[in-house]
Amino acid sequence: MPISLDCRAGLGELPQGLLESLRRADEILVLTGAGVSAESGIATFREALTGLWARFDPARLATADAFIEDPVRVWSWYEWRRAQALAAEPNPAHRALAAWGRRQQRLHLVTQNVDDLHERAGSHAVIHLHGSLHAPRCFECARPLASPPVPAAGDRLVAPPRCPACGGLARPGVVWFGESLPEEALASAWALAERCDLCLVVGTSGLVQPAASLPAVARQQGATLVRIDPQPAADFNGDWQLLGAAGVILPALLERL
Ligand code: BJW
Ligand code: ZN
Repeated sequence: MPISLDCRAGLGELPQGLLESLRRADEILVLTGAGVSAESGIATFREALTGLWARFDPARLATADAFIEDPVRVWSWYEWRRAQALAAEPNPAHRALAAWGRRQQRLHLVTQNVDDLHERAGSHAVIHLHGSLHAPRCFECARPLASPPVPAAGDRLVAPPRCPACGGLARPGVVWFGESLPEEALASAWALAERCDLCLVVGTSGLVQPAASLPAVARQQGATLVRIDPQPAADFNGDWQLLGAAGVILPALLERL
């Protein structure tokens, strides 16, 4: 049975069992989602009032069909999000994970996020399962393309640039619904799940496959599974669930290790 700890009013005394598992861990897989960037002011996807999918229809923005139907609409939406990501700063959760990575060489960061806040906090070799806002490519020939200058705040609609090689339209370098994840990133993440002894899941609803299966793979082969999120997950099948903001819990946890 998982143990849930309500850390919303602070961390307080933590169970020795949890601290021991964290201290003893030799190979750590950290899987992050939108919640880790929430305290940097970047909206999550599925939160009822503030999530992007509460205001925008994913079928009209986050699929290849949507891009084919209206490339300007889709490109503009991602350029708006890229501008937000560039203006955001890493928060204490990103910084705590970077600091932990410096202390523990075998800590591997796998993110579903398309921002670069983990890198800007100092984490290296971050595995991006869902691509990046900062790596557009040609929709036709897949050549990597340079990001154009960030549009001015008032520019609501911007046309995607064209590929110099084939004339195709630039598309955001993210993974849309129905698309395969980058092969190498997924294979590395899967291999980590199969061999880690601690899997820490931070700020994700765990609804999007195949990323959502990684914690179960880790748990199945015997890893300790710890989740950090303000919202309890009813179907959490792990060891510890720490309820609260990642930017509060992660730095406090690190201090106690
Ligand atoms: C805090 C906090 C704080 C707040 N501190 N926490 C098997 C079964 C069913 C469906 C499928 C399946 N296999 C594939 C599918 C289809 C689909 C899928 O999973 N759909 C489900 C939604 C049902 N998957 C795919 O299509 C994937 N491709 C694929 O599988 O290819 C193979 C294939 C191909 C063809 C046919 C069939 C198979 C691709 C998925 C790509 C996802 N893309 C997006 C958009 C990326 C670009 C963009 O940014 O626009 O990625 S969707 C969106 O969700 C984004 C995220 O990375 C992803 C995950 O969201 P995340 O991070 O969990 O965010 P939230 O908002 O859901 O949760 C935030 C959490 O943070 C909450 O819990 C909060 O409480 C918490 N929080 N504040 C800590 N301060
Ligand atoms: Zn091209």
